[in-house]
Amino acid sequence: MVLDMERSLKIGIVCYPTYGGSGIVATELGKNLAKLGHEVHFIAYAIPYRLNQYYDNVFYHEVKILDYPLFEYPPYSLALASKMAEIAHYQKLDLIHVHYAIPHAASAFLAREMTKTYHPLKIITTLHGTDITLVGRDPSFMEVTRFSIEQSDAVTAVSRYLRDKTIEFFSVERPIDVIYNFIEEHEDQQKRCNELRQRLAPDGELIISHLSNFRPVKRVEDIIEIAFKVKKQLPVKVMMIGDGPDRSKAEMLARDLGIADDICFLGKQEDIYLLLASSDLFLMPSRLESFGLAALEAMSCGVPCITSNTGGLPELVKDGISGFTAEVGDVESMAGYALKILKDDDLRKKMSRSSREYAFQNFHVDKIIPQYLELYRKILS
Ligand code: GMT
Repeated sequence: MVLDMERSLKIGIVCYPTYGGSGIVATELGKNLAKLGHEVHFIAYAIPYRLNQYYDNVFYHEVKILDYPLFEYPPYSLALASKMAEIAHYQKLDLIHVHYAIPHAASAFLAREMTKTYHPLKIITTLHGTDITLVGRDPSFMEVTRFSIEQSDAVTAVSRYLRDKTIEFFSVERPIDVIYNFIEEHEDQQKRCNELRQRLAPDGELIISHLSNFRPVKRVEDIIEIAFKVKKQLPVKVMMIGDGPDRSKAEMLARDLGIADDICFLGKQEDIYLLLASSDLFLMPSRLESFGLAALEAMSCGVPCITSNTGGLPELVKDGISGFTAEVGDVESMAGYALKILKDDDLRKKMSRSSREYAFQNFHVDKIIPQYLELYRKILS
């Protein structure tokens, strides 16, 4: 078969639709591929969180699962494989790109096996983080994770760190391409930011932000401790964006430390660029982070970051240039760095410029999407 390398592709994208980095990357990738004229079919159990309006060339297929009393654990992976095979066949997909290995890569393998006699299909698996570092390594998933990575036609990881860990943990032989998370240019919303600042920090306090899914790996209580230390020297407000299992613990800690009035828990939000751009400093004290999409989004708004120096974060945050990094759990140092940035207007402005420049020079959508397209063309050739 001669493949026209310039023709537009029909691409299936499988992801978790919820509030999490892998779903966001998958959705933004699909939207950008559609803008370039490719036909994109999202397959998920709910509409992906950032697929919130009509987009040309974008289709959404919901995975339904039969609720039957015999199933203590409804077999989602099978329903997904079945839907993938159906969509691949009837929509004539060239490839399916799955985000987060478990169970998506295994379901994709099954779909490819099912359709191989009447519709050959290629599979790309993108590893995002906890699918390798936490969940995939669990003995209950270890073998299937290794198998489905090996069986993919191409595999990408969102940082060098994650690629190296995948090879180390699973001894996989399939080559893994590193393709980083990406950001797009967004409107400068100075007027709206000023209004929001007025509401959040009416006395002109500086604002610290955090955005995550509040899972234990994010160490959100560290943020409250850092804020407590900073507040001893400087009036600040803290904006906690997102929601998840550790939110209540963080709220309780803020109350115990007597700083609850200055910590604003906003819950899940849509307009995250407005919120991030309204802050002066972003904190990500995670125990582990394969890349750190939320920090990249903050940097793209010109907000310096203080992060732990773990996982792929040092590939993103340049210590002393676009922010600072410290050991996991070292809230003392993180508070010290926060004060350094917040007390020094010149340093903050310099770091703000460097953050934005570094983010767009290295992680601009126009630099990253072609890397995925090149990989698609390679496996289809
Ligand atoms: O735990 C999360 O933050 C969600 C998780 C996911 O897979 O949904 O995020 C991971 O993927 C992001 C996008 O590639 C990365 O930027 C995050 O660093 C990564 N999270 C962790 O490694 C903890």
